Amino acid sequence: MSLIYDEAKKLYAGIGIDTDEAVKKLSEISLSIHCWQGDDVGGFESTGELTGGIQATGNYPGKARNMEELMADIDKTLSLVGGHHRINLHAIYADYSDGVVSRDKLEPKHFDKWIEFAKERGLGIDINPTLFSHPLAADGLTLSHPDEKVRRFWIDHCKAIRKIGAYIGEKLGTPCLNNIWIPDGYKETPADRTSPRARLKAALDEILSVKYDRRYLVDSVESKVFGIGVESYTVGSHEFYMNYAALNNCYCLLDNGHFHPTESVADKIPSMLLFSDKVALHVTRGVRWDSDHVVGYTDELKEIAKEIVIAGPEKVIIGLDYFDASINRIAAWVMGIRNMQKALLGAMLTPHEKLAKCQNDGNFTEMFVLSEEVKSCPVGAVWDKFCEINNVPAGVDWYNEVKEYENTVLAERK
Ligand code: RNT
Ligand code: ZN
Repeated sequence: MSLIYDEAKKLYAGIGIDTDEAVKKLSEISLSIHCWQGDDVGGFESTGELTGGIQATGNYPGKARNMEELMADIDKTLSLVGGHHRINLHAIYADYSDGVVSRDKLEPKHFDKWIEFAKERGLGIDINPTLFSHPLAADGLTLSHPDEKVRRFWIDHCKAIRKIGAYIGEKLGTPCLNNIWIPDGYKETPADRTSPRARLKAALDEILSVKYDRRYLVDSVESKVFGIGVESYTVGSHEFYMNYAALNNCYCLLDNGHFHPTESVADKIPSMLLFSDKVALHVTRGVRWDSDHVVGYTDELKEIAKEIVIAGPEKVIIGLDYFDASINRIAAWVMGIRNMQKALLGAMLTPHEKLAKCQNDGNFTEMFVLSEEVKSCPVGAVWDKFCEINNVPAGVDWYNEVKEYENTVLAERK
């Protein structure tokens, strides 16, 4: 294997790229790993169904049923991917061992077990209020609800989660990203597009009026173009949040499954970064009506990775967001994480400066020729080196470990 790496190293050196350096840099990029892939966005609050215009389909056996199982599955996943990462939690993954608490009453102590878990493994934590799968979100409206009492409940929930996020960030010594996504929208063309957005704006103003040290907590807002059942209008649209974030000291979170299919999130990243020091991402794969298939090693992903690498990875808060219940859930996690990393590595192995010079010199032929050539350079050989250095299985060897875990651990979950 290292023979192949040595050849690849020489080849990349020929186009001015240091593969050792790329492998090292890749180890420094942390991804926020979404806990909700482990149990189909179920959480521990209730056994009710998933609502809010999102759906996990499939019933592959072995899903995590409680915090211990979810933690064990995250551990298995982490053992198969290189690098140091973060875990992304939703409010409904709180520790309810002393009884279920209403979402507006959640407290920092409900996340102590996760903090302990993260500390022991050197992980960061990000958090999300959960504004779906709840009786008060049954009509698909939360922070934009016309009923003041419903809005109050969700505002208080978001405030509780920000407080928890700041506590987590302080305990772990790394800023916790609190991301707000709401499902609010309408199935049919609305008569009034303005009032719901005005209510959402006022709700966010109140939620964010509580100030926290940015060393511990940062906030983002996530837009969406449509959801199942809310096809005609989404209150939290991209224009709404892009402007809101720009004016309110929070980040815009771009989920690449939340735009029209021909829109490119890769193209949005450098634009956003001219106006903000950071941008947050939910990396996913949209397929027709679904915005949440497992992240594949696609052209779309490679373009996103390219923009992250060109901008500087520290400017992009990378989170994963998908949930597939039709295949082994740990395999789904591992594939998505490894594909994201592989795409970042591919971007690091691309001579961006040279290509940019071609563009700026008007030398479009060479730019095209070179960028096409780079596509078939041996990224895989460098990827295997990354795995070797990080002590994780290269190639498909990781899958054997997942199968073993399925046969021994998951099979017991009946
Ligand atoms: C839904 C959004 C949101 C959720 C998670 C569970 O369309 O993408 O980010 O997927 O919060
Ligand atoms: Zn998302």
